[in-house]
Amino acid sequence: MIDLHYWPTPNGWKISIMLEECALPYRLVPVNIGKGEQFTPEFLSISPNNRMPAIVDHVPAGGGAPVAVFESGAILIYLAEKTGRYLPADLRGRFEVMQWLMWQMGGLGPMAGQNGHFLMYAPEKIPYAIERYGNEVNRLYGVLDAQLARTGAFVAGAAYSIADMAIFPWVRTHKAQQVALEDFPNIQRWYDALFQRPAVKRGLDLGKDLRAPALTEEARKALFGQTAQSVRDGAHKLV
Ligand SMILES: N[C@@H](CCC(=O)N[C@@H](CS)C(=O)NCC(=O)O)C(=O)O
Repeated sequence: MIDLHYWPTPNGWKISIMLEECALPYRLVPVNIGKGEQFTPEFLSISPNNRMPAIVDHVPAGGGAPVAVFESGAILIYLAEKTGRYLPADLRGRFEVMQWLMWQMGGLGPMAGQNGHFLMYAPEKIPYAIERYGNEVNRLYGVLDAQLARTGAFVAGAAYSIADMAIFPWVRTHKAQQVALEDFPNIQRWYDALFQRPAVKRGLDLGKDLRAPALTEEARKALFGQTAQSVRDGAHKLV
């Protein structure tokens, strides 16, 4: 059994989608990041970066003590290796997937996160920040669109992979990112196809009722303005 420490957000959906695709048995452990639960000592012992998702695999390959993994990219690789699915074994196929997974982890995710922050949550509108992150997200969509035009199928080639599962949840936020998918026809084609997958639907639905409709003042305090002291103090000082 795998414990999935999770809250319904793009980074969380990557893992709920992969678990559903692989039909792996798992137990949902909600981490209410709007209430500061990412700072509890129990959670920090699994995910020292005070971010979800994280997993604990109680039945790791080869037996022995449970294995805890944080960082969604590392979790996707872990689950792909555990199941032998969605990450090719051959050198070329494997690194085709790896490079697009890293592109998501180092590029699309962080840039779209900042873009969303300055568009939706910053207390004042800062045109320079909005333009900088908006342009970068737009550039990244251009890169993805060109890649999907080349493959004509999935991000890393003919086969669906963990790279698609990492990228799709962030593309799902395109409206909030003020990106028009009509400008990216190859992404639109790929996005519509992925949405049809029953496992993707189930992954996106996981815990959907947990999420508050709007950002509360309590959540703003828990999520924004974190420093090293937040990690030292834990949630009780934050919220
Ligand atoms: N690089 C991390 C990022 C995870 C991340 O940013 N998770 C957010 C929700 S999408 C979170 O846990 N936020 C809690 C916080 O900001 O304290 C990953 O891919 O796992």
